[in-house]
Amino acid sequence: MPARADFRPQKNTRFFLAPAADAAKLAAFPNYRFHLTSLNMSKPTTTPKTAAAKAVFKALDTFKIETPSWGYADTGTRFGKFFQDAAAIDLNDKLADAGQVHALTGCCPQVAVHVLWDFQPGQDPKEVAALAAGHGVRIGAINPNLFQDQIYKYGSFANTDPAVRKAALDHTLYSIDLGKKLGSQCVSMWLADGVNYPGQASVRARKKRMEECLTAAHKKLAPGQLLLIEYKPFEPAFYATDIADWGMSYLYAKKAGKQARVLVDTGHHYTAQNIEQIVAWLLDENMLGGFHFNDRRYADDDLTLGSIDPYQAFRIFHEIHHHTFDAGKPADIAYMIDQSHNDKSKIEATIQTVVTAQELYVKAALVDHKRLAALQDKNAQIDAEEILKTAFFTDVKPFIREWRLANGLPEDPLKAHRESGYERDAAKARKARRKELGIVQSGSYA
Ligand code: PSV
Ligand code: MN
Repeated sequence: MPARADFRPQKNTRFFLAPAADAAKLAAFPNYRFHLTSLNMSKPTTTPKTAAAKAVFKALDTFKIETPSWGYADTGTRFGKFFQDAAAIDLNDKLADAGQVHALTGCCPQVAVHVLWDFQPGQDPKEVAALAAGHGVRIGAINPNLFQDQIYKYGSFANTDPAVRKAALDHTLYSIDLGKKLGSQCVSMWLADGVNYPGQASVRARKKRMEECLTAAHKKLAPGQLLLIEYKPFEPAFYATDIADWGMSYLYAKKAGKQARVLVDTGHHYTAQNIEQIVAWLLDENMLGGFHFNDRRYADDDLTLGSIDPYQAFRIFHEIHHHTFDAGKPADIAYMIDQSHNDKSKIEATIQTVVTAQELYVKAALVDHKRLAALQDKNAQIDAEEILKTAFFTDVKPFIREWRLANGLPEDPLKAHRESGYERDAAKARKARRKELGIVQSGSYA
């Protein structure tokens, strides 16, 4: 194995990626390539000393965030794509890249998958699980695809045609079954259903059909499996979306059954909407299933988290920590990333997002909840607000570096990634493979 900059194998080195012995198991994936990256995973040498450092260590010890398989592949807008040689070609590449992110950050053990984009028809889930394990990760949320096929022109679960609804339900049940076989907890439902013009459809009839299908899907969940229902006010339909806001998701989830929850994609709100208030309400109702994190300037821009408004993500995390303080235990929330980062390097953008998520989560953990409660009781609005601002402006980077070192992780994951040479190797190998496989990247919109 080539020694790479700071990552020479040392005692207690843990290899996150598959040893050669696993190659036979993975023979079904002809494009499989090993990318051996090793990290010194020696026992923690540093223990936090100050109260702030302790709070940071406590928060980071449990914080995990799932990266999306599609965030490693070429993506674009409806106007086209810009290609990157290092972008993942297939599921194996995506899992390898996710393994690299996890190896460097230590907090991304799971990868969300999109069934249609990632799974071959009839593919054995055991093989996929082994492939993920070989890269040091697990399969996380399963996303059925109910929007791409031609049959979904007028919707999936809300479609007037029973045959289309059946096809959509069958695909959802297949996704639920995949989740069971892969030991994954969440099935993430994003329904692109909606209509473009007033008068085109009965809003109430569409609602009823949606309810029926979601309830039928819920019936097939295994114990412990969760059905997450994501909302979005616009796109691809622009007059009325069938699950347009959190209230609609909430009602559908309540009707579907006890294992359904609301999924909040931070990009799926109108510009001025108070997302953290929605989060607080859902927490209070025990209906918050998880997040799709990204940032936005205008609409569902899918920019990297915290790039535009880090204070908003902080306020969301604050509501979560505040709820944990009041409830005495954390809520079970799936933190996931859903970004396109079209023109940034895929892995770098993902690492940047994960590091930002850790920083904002940790800043929010520094809020003095006891003091805040006392100030809130007295309506001391300025002092209460200052508690949040003080936490937000605290420089947490030194504590996070300490935590990383204590956990055998590189203190600067982005720098470590750049020095590892991973991306340069991936670009070379994937460019050659595209040529070999005759893959022509096409960026045309029409
Ligand atoms: C739709 O905009 C969405 O947020 C859904 O979660 C999809 O699964 C994802 O984006 C696809 O990128
Ligand atoms: Mn989403």
